[in-house]
Amino acid sequence: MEKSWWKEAVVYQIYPRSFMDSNGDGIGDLQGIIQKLDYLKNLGISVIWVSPIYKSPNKDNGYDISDYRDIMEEFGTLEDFDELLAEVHKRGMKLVMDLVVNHTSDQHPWFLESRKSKDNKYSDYYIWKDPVDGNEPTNWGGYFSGSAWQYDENRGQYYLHQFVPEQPDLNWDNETVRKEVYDMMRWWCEKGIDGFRMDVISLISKPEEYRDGPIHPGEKYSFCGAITANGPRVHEYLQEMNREVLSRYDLITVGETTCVTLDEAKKYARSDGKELNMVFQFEHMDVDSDEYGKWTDKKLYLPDLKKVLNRWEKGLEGVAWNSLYWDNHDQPRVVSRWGNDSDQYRELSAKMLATCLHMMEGTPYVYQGEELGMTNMHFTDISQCDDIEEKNIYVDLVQDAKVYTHEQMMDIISKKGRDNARTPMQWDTTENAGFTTGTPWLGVNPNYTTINAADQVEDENSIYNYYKKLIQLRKEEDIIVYGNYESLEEEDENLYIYTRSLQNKKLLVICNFTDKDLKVPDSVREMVEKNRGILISNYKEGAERLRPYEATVYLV
Ligand code: TEU
Ligand code: CA
Repeated sequence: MEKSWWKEAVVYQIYPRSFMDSNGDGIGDLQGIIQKLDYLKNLGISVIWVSPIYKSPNKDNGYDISDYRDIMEEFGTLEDFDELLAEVHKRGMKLVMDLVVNHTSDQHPWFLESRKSKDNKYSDYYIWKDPVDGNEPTNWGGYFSGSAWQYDENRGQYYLHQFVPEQPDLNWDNETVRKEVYDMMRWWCEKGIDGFRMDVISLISKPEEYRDGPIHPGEKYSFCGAITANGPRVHEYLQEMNREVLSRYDLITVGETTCVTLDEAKKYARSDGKELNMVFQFEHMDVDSDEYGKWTDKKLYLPDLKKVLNRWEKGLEGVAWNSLYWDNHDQPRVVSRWGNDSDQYRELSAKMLATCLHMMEGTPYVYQGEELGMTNMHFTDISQCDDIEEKNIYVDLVQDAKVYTHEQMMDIISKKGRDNARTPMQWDTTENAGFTTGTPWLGVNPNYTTINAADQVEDENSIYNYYKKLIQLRKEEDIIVYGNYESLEEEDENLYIYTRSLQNKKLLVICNFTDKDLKVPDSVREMVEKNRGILISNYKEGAERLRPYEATVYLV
């Protein structure tokens, strides 16, 4: 397999609003990030991805951009950005920008002009359709509840928005739009950034014809993503972007590819380098979804997770490249979700989950606070929440459809909502976890007195130092990056077991996803007994049996 620096990297994701506030207004900012760069350097991180920091009215916290060439006021200025980039580079790290070009904000000058008339320069920058029989052009529903179409009085037409109405979709079939985007990307590359994480890039090419989609029983709309993802010209556009921008710089490029299939992923991230370096796929995040999508408290059935991940690991091997993640700003905290966040098992299970992910093939992403084992928040009222997705779904499922009671819904939001990941970073035991001296924009998780960075950096047995070790191992052991992946015991409901092999070397990874003491399966007993050493484990001494949440990586 061909070697690349971005295959060997570990990426750390910063959600700037919640990372570190430098001026006491309760909102994280660029100067705050600069203050914490040594913390990331010490962790061993090589690449930092910052969620959007561009000018934005914040209907979706920066994923609605009104100016691609300026910084959100709360976050700082372009000078702060230049300083940040220089400080990142000074420490030998790289900086990746979030690129949100499936849609803009409705306050972007392009959209303000576009909605003015049907015949100005910007009229076709977005997707406008005439009403059909006085109604929406199609029955498509957006990602965040409701119709994906919004009527505009002035044009007497509907525009498409796959996310909230304040996030109109750009018209990528318009060549001028594409040129504008590439131009903007080059502008950032010329500043010296090191890559792009491309938001919902699988959605940019819309179908040739706009037709109704299937409606599931009990639902009002047909989910648009299932119709628009991996559209007819998406690969053509990405190849063009690659020629026009990406190939001209040494970048790490990751496509956040909602609704991507394995076959499509092979096109987006094929090793011939014509499109992107890697995909960020979602399938393993859906294994605990059901009838109402992610809004359920359905428990994880481990074989489901393994089947999905094993298929991606094997499917892309030698052909394309994948991202590895449990957490990000759209997901609940994994230690609460698939681990065990009780006092007794939080540390062990966080380390187990980290081991399970970091020994796989692909580029690992660490989301801020994951390295501390930060947990979900307990939300009891929707007024404590900020996320538009949560607010909309609350109205949908509690007030309108009456599927859940208030209590049930708050319980599910506390398990699955995006705000779980967005509570402020827990730096130390001072007020507001040391995140701000003001009033934080979103409540701090009260457990910061026991879960915080200051304590963990000092404690050699902490989750933080365990992540540090995992990251270091990836730098030392080629096999972790380039070894072949084989899964074992796929039907086992409690254990996640796989091997990695490179030349004459082999690693055996065993992870116990339960709080029970389990026997080593016969199929791997011999390998375990004859092991040639332990690369890493979340338990100090070896044992005959697998202890609760044990993760051990054997050299075999
Ligand atoms: O997310 C894309 C995406 O697929 C999400 O809508 C995901 O399905 C959802 O968050 C799960 O709850 C990206 C960004 O990561 C997200 O923060 C944005 O809200 C979204 O795009 C729109 O830009
Ligand atoms: Ca601030």
